[in-house]
Amino acid sequence: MGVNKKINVGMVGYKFMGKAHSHAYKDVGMFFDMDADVVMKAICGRDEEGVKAAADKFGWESYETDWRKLIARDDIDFVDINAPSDAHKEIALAAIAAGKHVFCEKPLALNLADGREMLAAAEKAGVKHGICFNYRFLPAVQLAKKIIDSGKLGEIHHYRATYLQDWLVDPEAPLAWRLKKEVAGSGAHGDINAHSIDLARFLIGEFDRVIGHNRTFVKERPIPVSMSGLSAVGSSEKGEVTVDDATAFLADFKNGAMGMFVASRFATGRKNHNTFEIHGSKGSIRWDLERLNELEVYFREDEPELAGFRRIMATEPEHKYAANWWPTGHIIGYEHGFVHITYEFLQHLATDSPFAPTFADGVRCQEVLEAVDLSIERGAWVSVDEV
Ligand code: SOE
Repeated sequence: MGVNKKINVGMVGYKFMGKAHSHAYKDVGMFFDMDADVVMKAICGRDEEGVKAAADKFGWESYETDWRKLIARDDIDFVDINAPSDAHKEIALAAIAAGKHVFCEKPLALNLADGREMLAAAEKAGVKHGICFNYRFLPAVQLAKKIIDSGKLGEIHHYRATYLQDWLVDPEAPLAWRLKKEVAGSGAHGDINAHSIDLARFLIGEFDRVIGHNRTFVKERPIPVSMSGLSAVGSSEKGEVTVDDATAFLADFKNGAMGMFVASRFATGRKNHNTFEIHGSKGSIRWDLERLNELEVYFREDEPELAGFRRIMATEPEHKYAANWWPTGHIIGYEHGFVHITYEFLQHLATDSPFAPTFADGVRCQEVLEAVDLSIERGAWVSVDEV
């Protein structure tokens, strides 16, 4: 702490992402030198008992039960939107109209048109904007980008990504909000292929065209006692699942690379299996969220008798963000990616330093998501530039 400048954050949402973002606001000043102190002014949620408990536990100064009141407060500088996807646009447009900077969880919006409207409004108002693609900000992923940008992998031929979970494999798992198209926009595709698409754009560049297919394995599920997500207890009444349980797609990138992506919530045994493997003319790299400190690399320049994939621990002082935490070899976790993106966004607000991913990245991601959906409808390749 010890700086004079303050940045007052108001956050909408207090469940899983609300907890992850709250942790980031509390931790960032302890491990990073900030040009402004972040003040956890107010957290917002519809259920007063729940949001009050979260405010007390997470260390927020106050709470609101109506996001409109949060946005109207003149002691809020930026709004962090962690509400379900169907609320992103309305909250963001209101915050932008009130002159607040905005930070939004992924996917940016319910659909591409909404995302484009959010981007246009933010740019017209001149407010700062960001989207929480947190996985870009892990040291091993930053190292992957540095290796690729250095040319050490050579020409990229293949990008393969998986994002596999299994929290829906039980047909009795309740009809959480993520399973309703009108609330979530899409299922595994918009929720977790979104991460893989963003990582691919971050690491090797823009998509050219895509073709996909998807499945909804379980068509109806017990309606929860309260639509609060997986922790809800299902009733005997059933409701229709209106999103994908799994979506896979092929892609061509503008740089000529071939892409293969799969996101599933029915990958039994895989809990949060976010991976990418990239093959270039001079080498390859592989990353797995379940071993997020590590990057596997293979370089053809190695002597043949010494050639092979080797494991780099991205926990050295030379690895981005690693020195802010612990001595060499002391690993970090899932929550640290949120601290890093929060640091970068707060510095962006305080010093106008460069920041990505912004709403523009959120729109590019939404374009790929929708191009895949369109390709599924047509049963044919779709150019991303067409959507
Ligand atoms: C559920 O699939 C979820 O919480 C995603 O919404 C997050 O973005 C991902 O990081 C973990 O899984």
